[in-house]
Amino acid sequence: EDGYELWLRYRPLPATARAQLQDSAAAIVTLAPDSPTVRAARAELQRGLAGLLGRTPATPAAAIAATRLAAGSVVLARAADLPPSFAGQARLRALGPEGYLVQRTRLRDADVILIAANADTGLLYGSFAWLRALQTGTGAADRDLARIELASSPALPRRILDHWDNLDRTVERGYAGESIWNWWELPDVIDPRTTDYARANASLGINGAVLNNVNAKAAVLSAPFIAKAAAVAGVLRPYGMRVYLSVRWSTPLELGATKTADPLDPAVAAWWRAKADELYAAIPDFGGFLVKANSEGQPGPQDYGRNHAEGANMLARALAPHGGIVMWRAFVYNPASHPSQNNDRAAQAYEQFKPLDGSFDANVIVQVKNGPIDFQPREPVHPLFGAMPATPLMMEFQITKEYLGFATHLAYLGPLFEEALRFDTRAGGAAAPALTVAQVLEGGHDVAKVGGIAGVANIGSSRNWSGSDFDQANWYAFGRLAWDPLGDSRAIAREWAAQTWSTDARVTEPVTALMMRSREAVVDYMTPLGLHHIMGTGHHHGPAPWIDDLERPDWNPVYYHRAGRDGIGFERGAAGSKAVFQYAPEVARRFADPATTPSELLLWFHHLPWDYRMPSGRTLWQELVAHYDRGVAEAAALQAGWERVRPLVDARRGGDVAQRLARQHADAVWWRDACLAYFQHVSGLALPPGTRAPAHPLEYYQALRFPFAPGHG
Ligand code: BDP
Repeated sequence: EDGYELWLRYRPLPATARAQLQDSAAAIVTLAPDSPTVRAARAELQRGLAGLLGRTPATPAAAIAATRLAAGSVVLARAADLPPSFAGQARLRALGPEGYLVQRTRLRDADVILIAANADTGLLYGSFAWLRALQTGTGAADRDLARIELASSPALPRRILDHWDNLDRTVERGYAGESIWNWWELPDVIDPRTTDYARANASLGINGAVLNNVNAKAAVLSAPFIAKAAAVAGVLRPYGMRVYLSVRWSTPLELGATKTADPLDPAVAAWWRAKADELYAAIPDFGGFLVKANSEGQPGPQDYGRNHAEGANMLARALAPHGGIVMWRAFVYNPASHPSQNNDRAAQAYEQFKPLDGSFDANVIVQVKNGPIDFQPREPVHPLFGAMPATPLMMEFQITKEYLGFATHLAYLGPLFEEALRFDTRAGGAAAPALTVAQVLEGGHDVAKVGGIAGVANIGSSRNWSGSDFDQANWYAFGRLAWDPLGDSRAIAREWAAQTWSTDARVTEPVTALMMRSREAVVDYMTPLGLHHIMGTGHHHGPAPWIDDLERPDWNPVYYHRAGRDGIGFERGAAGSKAVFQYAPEVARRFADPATTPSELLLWFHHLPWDYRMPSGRTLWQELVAHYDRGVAEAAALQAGWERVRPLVDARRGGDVAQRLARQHADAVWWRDACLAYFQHVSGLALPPGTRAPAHPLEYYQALRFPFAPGHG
């Protein structure tokens, strides 16, 4: 076991389960006409059943013409391949182009397991879903694996992984080795790993990949790179995945093809139209562009006095004739350049984008990070969700754990994703029913405004793909929630654990429990009570709340925590930046008052005195210390919990996890000690009685340097 197989290990089922299934899954019969996608589905069923049952199923040829089916067949059929009298036809129709139905049924005089869909991709998704159900025992009537019933379709049409992969194969914020795209050898040599990547994504229903970093290079749109991207697209296509590219705003200017990159310049628009034609000639199902513009030094339409909509629409018009989309990022912030601009970074994206609601073309989706700052261990939901009813929005999560301990720490992100997706924006008004972020992504009440979901991938060429075994779960959870944004993160963790570690409940239950407490542990030892962005400069791994000398004010941790003698926290209420009022009135009211702000977001929204009384009865200072202590205790508990599971799993992966958990515990102590030493220093407060003093003086932590931390070029 080296983690390469991810959650698609297909190890033998327990004997009773095998016995249930043996006779009802003896052959795989395809009624759907042959296609690369149908072949992929059949191959996966063969591989899966061979592993689970220890016996390779037969795959009789020419089944389409056969009038009779053998009992014990697993049948792959599209709606069109089934008789109109098939009882599930109406249900199937309602499942749309990507949905699937799995049921035990009688077909052509035989008792079979039917995997049905409207299109080939649905057959592939249904095959993976059935194999998952076999391994996790879900959906089985009377716990009989031969009687699994499933019916599902995705809530969102675009479920995309964003790779921050550079053309030199380094990966921005990547902690899992170099990029899986071997640009040097492509298109002549295609790594077989690309197929396994596509299988893993198809098993979750992820249907798109942005191949390159949002901090894009012009070269990605050169003819040689288009040919390379086309080769990757060819491998992903049978698995229902489309390829997208991140593009640099100034590409035509940099390539010397135009004299400007002004979106309203006809020559610029013509260049992009011709480029789109060239792309679609090479990749007929090319998905479109992802754009980071006027953000962190990247060029954009504002360089020419144009706004984001003018920029996005110009690109959208080049792609529209081919059915492509523009995913335009709302990750923008700038130190105030004029008095009317809010100095609070958390307020700036809303300020720039909200006024543009309704002015984007239909094939533009605005891509918004889950929170208003930057992928922190905990953030409130971004205020743009619910605030742009006339614009399709796309959620951007970060699967790679830039701010949560890289691949070194165990932090299962399912609960973080779930917290954001289920947040009720109240954007419909006080009298209206809930409008969760998940519903906003689905278009609110306007299906024409359906957006999507994207996750910044944590994938690299390390043998186990994600750098650590547990980080595979974050890829998995992202995919499952992209399919069903109201999915339950605990159920997803259990599913993943059963497929990845063991179906033995003595493993799945404790592993699920460890996963479910891991993210809160990280919040506690890094940034409790709503603190944010106090990580070390550049790498963002360790603590550095003292940093105050970076070029831009909003890059300094002191800007975010504002700790001093008088207290701690960023005031975003009426007396401060007023960013709370970007939320719907009901939410704004809740966050504007410290007494009604959830304590886990308290210092995000409020600057409060150290002796502020918390609901627990403790002072704010005592509460902060208690959270840091709890974070360390939780890190120790993760370690101890794993030691109990470890004898039940394979030695290689078990040992790797143990090493990471030991480092995580040490890092948690480091975080706690460094932060408490610093906050004591600025507050002048003594530690509460009985509290362990930091192991070293503040200067020790301030002197630590990490020149070789990964992921930041
Ligand atoms: C930040 C990362 C930076 C990315 C940026 C982005 O530190 O590397 O380029 O997000 O999302 O979190 O564009």
